[in-house]
Amino acid sequence: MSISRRQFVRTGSSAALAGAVVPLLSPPSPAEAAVMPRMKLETFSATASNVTRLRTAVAAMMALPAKNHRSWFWQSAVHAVLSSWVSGLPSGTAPPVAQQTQFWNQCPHDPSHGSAEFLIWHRAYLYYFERTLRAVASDPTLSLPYWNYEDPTQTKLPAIYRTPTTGNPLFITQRTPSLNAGTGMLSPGAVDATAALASTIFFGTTSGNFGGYIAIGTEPSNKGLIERRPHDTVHGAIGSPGWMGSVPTAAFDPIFWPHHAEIDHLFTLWDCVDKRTWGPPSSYDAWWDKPVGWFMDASGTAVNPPRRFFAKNATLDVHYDVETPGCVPLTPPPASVSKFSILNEFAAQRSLRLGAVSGVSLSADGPVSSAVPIDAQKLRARGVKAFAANSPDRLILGVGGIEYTIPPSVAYDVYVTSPGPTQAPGRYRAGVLTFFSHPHGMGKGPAGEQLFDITAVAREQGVLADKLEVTFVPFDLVVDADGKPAAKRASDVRIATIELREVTARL
Ligand SMILES: [Cu+2]
Repeated sequence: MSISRRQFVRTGSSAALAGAVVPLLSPPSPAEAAVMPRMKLETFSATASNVTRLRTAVAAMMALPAKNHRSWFWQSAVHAVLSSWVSGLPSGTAPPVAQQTQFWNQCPHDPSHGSAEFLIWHRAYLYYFERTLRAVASDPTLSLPYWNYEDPTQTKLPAIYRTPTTGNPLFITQRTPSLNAGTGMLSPGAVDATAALASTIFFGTTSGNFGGYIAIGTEPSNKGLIERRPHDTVHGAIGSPGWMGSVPTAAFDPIFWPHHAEIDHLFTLWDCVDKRTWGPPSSYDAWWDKPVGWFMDASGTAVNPPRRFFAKNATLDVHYDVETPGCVPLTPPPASVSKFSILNEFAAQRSLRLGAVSGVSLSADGPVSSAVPIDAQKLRARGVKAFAANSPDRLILGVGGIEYTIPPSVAYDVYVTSPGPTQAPGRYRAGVLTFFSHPHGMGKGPAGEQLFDITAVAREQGVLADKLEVTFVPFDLVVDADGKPAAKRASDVRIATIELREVTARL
C-alpha cells in the first residue's frame, strides 16, 4: 500500500479545514507485491483463480456479523440500508447506534444535497471497500473487476454473478429475473454513456454537466449526466424488481461493485476527454476541501479525508487495465484562503415560477405529454433578453414529487416543445428521467425534484409562447436478444408537479 495509516489519519477534517497540503504518498516498498489493476469482468473471469479469490473474499465478508466494520452488511450499509433490516438483525449483532449514525446511509444520491459528490464519494467508497475486501481475505493484491457494459457484447449480467445459483456468494435472487437467467441484457438505452462523455464540464449549476450540481441557493442540487445514465438506468435495469433498483438495498447486491467500478472507470475516461474542465465557475476550492464523509478503513480507523484526496486514482494506487496513453488527469484547483465564498454567493440567486401543471401519470407503453401553462405577464416583464446568450438566466423544468409502487422497467427521454410566436414549434431533448433515488428519500425529506435545463428552447424560440409541452417517452431498460423488452413492462410513475422556473445563478 502506498499510503501509510498514520499519514492518512492526519488528512482528516482538521487538515482539510486548515487547507494544509498533507503528503499522502510514500514510495511503495519493493517487498510489497503490486495490486492487480481493476480489470474488465470478461478478462478477470477468464482466469479461474481470480474468480475463486473474489468469491472467497466476498464470502468471508458475508460470514462476519453486522457489527464488524469489515462485514458485508456493515460495508453495504455505508451506502444505505433499510431501517427494517437493521432492526431485524439478530440481537447483539448490530453495531452501536452512534456508529450507525456516523458511518451508514451516507451515499449522496438524494437530490436534496449536492450531487456533485456522486463520483468522488463513490470513488472513496470503492476505495475503502476494496481495501476491506483485501484485508478480510488476506489477499492484498486483489482488486475489483469492472463491468464494461458499454461494450455491446458485455450487456448480459456477467456469468460469475449468476451461476451457479447455489454456493456462489456473487449470486442473489433479488434481481430482474431475465438478467439472472441470462436471457435478458441491458438495453442500449440503459448503458449509453455518450451524452455524459460528450460533456466537457464537470460541475454545473444547471444541467448538461458530467459530474453533477452544486446546490444554488434554494434550488435543489441535481444529478450530472453520468449519474442519470448509465448509473441510474443500470441500477433500474437490474432492480426491476430487485435490490439494485432502490438506494437502501442496492449495495447489498454483489453486482453493485463492478457496476460502480465501471462508473469510476467512465470517470477516468471522461478525465481524458479533450478540453474537459471542472468549471464554470472556475474555482470550486471550497468544495474540494470539504471532507468526503466518514469511512472506516480496513484496520478500523475512522477517516474523513478531504474530497480532493480522491480526485485522481493514481493518488490512491488504483489503476485500470487499459489506461489512455498520454492522459494527464485534471488537478483540483489549489486550496484557497477565500474558500467557501463561492458557495455563499450562490445564495444570491433568484428563482421565478413561470407556470406549473400537477398530477401527471406516466406509462411504460407509450409517450405521455403534458402542457405547462406559462404566465405570459411574468415572462413579458422579464423581456425577451432574459435568456440571451451569456445571460445568467436559466430556464429550468422541475419534475417533482415522483412516486411509484412498482419499480419501473423503463426510463424516460424527456422532450419539450414550445410553439414560438413566429417560428414552427421546436422540439428539444431535455434529458433522461430516472428513478434510482425515488421514492425512498432515505428519511431525508420528500422524493426530490429532478431538474432539466431547457434554456436552449427559449434561446432558439426567441421568446416562449403561452405553454410548453413536455413529453415523456419510455424506453426499456432490459431487452432480449431481439431487442424486445425482457422484463414485464411496468411503470405506475406519478409526477406531482411539473414546474417551469426561471433561475438566475449569480456566480
Ligand atoms: Cu449506485
